[in-house]
Amino acid sequence: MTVSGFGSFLGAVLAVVWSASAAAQVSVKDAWVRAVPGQKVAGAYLTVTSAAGGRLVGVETPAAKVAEIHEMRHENGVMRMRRREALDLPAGEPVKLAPGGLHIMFMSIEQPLVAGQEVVLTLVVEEGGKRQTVEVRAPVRAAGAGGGHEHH
Ligand SMILES: [Cu+2]
Repeated sequence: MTVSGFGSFLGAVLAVVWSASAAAQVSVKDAWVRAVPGQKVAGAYLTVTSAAGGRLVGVETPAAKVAEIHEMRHENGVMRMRRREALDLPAGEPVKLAPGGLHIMFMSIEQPLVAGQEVVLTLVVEEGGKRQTVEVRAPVRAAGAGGGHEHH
């Protein structure tokens, strides 16, 4: 490892420590949006972890007029989608939003989403009575990647 390489390695380590001490209690990974061409709706997926425990109470995005937390589940043998007001985030436990289960639903999309573009998502998380927002960048992938999500 060169001296400059080691320097940037140290920088990366320090950045992680810094953000951990600066109230970054919520971490998000594997965010992506599943775009269906010609549709005004799209599903967004990610894995969110609250270190202290909390609740996901809202999602905002410039990519759609409305973004809701949804859940897909079998009811009497039929897959149904329900809106959830909030999602519990047990302390330190990753909560996975994935096709076929929990997801974020974009609705009333005005500008069609195109695979390869990036969408900004703002998660509103409540921890200990305080609200904080976490901004995430999610790449758009074409439909067909990972499970069906047919919408009414
Ligand atoms: Cu949905």
